[in-house]
Order: sequence, then C-alpha cells, then structure tokens
Amino acid sequence: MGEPRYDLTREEIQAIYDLPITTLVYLAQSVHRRYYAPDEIQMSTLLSIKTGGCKENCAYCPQSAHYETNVAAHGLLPVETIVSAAKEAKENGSSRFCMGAAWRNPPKKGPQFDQVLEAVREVRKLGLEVCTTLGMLDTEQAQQLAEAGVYAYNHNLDTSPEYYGDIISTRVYQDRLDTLDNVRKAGMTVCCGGIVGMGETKGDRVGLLHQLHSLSPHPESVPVNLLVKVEGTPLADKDEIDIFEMVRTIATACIIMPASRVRLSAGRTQMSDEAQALCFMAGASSIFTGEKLLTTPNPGEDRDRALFQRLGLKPVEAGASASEYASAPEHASAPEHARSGSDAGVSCQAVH
Ligand code: SAM
Ligand code: DTB
Ligand code: SF4
Repeated sequence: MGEPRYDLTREEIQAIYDLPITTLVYLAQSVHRRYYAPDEIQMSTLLSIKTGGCKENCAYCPQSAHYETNVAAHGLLPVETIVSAAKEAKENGSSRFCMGAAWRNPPKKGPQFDQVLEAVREVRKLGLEVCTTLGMLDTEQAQQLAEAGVYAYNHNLDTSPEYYGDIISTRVYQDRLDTLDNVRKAGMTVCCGGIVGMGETKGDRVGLLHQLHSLSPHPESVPVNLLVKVEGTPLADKDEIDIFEMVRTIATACIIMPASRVRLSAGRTQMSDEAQALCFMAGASSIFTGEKLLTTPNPGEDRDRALFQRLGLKPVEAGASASEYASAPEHASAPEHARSGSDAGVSCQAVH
C-alpha cells in the first residue's frame, strides 16, 4: 500500500483488458478521477523541428529515409521560428510544447545540439512545459537537456517486445529501454506509450501495456496513438482496427498506471466525436492540439473547441500541469485512500 503497483502479470493485465467494456470504462474512470479533475483535458502542441531523412526504418513513420513519402523534409529550424510557434501554441491554450526531430539520435555535441538546447531555454521562458522527442539519448545528452529545462522526454516503446522486430529492425527494444533509463536518471519525466492498429494482436497490446506498467516509476505521461496510415510506408494498407481496441488500451493504461496522464495522441482525425468521447470516458485526459501533429493532419482548434463545448470539457490552464504526477495539486487534494496506490489492486480484485 502507499505506492502504485508495478508487478501485475501479463495475464492479470490481459484480464483487465478483456473486462466487459462497461466495467472496464467504469473502473478506468473511477481510478482516473481520484487523480485528475474529470472535466479537464491537458493540451500539448507538437512542432517538428527537424523533419524527414531519419536513418531508422520504423514501418509506420513518414519520416524514415527508407520509404518514399510526401513529407517535405527540412533541417533543424532556427530558434526564432520555434519560439514563435511556441508563443502561438500558448495563446491557443496549450500548456506543453513538444519539439520532435527525425533523428535516430541527436548529433553529439556541436552547433545542432546547442541550437536545440537554446530553443529549449527560450520556450521554457514562455512558461510552457517543454517536451522533446529527439530519438535515443546518451547520459550526457539527457543531462544537458534536463539542465536546459526539458520537463518531459517522449520516447515510445510502440508495441510488445515480440512484435517490435516486425516494425523496426534498425534498433532493438533494449535501446529504447536504455534511453528511458538515461532520461529518468537525468531527472526528466518520462512520456512513453505506443501505437494501436499496426497489425499487432491483442496480446501485443497487452504486452506493451505490461512493459509500461513494469517501468518504475510509471511514465508520467502515456501517449496512445492510433496508426496514421501514410502512403509510401509499409503499414499504409493495414486493415482498420476496431476502435474499441483503442478504448480498451486507454482504459487499461489508466487502471494499471493510475497516476499517469494518458494521452489520446495521433489518429484523432480518423476518429468520430463519439469515439473520442469514449476515450475521454475511459480516462484519456490529454490531447495534441493544432492543425498538424508532426507531419500529418490533426483536427485543429475549431473542431476541438466545438467538441469540448459539446462534451463540457475544458483545457488545463498553461502552467497548471507543470507539477503533474505525485506533487500535482489534484493529487495533493485527493483523499488519502485515493492516493494509497490501491487502485490497481481494486481493479485486480474486480478481475479475480
Ligand atoms: N524520432 C524520434 C523517436 O522515434 O523517438 C521522435 C519522433 S517519432 C515521430 C515519435 C513517435 O511518433 C513514434 O515513437 C511513434 O510512436 C509516433 N508515430 C510516428 N508515426 C506515426 C504514425 N504514422 N501513426 C501513429 N503514430 C506515429
Ligand atoms: C507520440 O506518441 N505521438 C506524437 C508525439 N508522441 C511526438 C507524434 C505523432 C506523430 C504522428 C505522425 C506524424 O504526424 O508524423
Ligand atoms: Fe525516425 Fe522517429 Fe520516425 Fe522512427 S519514428 S523513423 S526514429 S523519426
């Protein structure tokens, strides 16, 4: 008691995932509202600061140099361009600004990495939480990013260890785990999740959830992406996945990582308003806003504003989530039993 659990087995997580959807969503929502206000959605904005030409061969990714896609590649953006995009994001209600670069790993020390560090310092000054996703990091790079003011580092495990090799062959699962370790040791928070709809089995989705659950501490934020099928990538013609698998993945993530903020990430353009609402009911409490994710379309401010209005949801104010997770005000004000870490236990009792 007192701490979230990290020891649920794959079978136990599978049993949660397989609950009748009514029970699953109810449990996820019950757990979620012990940690977070049920009507608040945190908004992040993405900017691709270096696009295309990536050496990795991630089968879903339009930015891989291994595939011919329509992405307009560009080198690292100037700091001023990044800062003006961050200002606009803040004006549009985002509390977190996430800079993504299509790198296998950022170049070692030198002008490019210095430019990233400068951009981080400048965006931080705007009062936004800074997130970066730049590929694999060594200990020193992680330390430098943390010192420059990076609050969260996004680095996804994407799928189960067993399916990983079918999706990416230019790196291994352990490479990702090593970077996550370096990020933790440098004191940044971890943003780590995956993709649903890549032709994986239900067992693979549960395998990913099990990996995320086993990270101690849990990733503070867990992005769940629905595959955006991009022409030219090997996954362009994958069959549509049943959207309830997305809902189940989100709900299970909320139950087994009770204090983590689960983000309904890529793929919202293909989802109906009703499907998105179901994801919020299943405990998703964060989205990416703006017309574009990194290179693919996103619903945009107008559609999101209309959806929030219909659903009675509101954005978390900029700056308010800077102390997200254990020290967040909503956690501090949660009743003691709610912070006792018994949530996953409650869910499991319901399962067994
Ligand atoms: N290169 C860095 C890396 O791989 O960590 C950072 C950028 S990468 C584009 C960030 C994440 O976006 C990937 O880990 C993947 O989960 C997600 N992603 C990329 N393409 C996607 C797609 N077509 N559909 C859904 N998610 C995607
Ligand atoms: C994450 O899990 N999803 C975001 C963010 N982390 C960096 C990226 C989604 C990218 C979707 C494809 C694209 O727009 O290029
Ligand atoms: Fe490169 Fe990241 Fe795309 Fe993989 S997901 S190809 S590492 S940009």
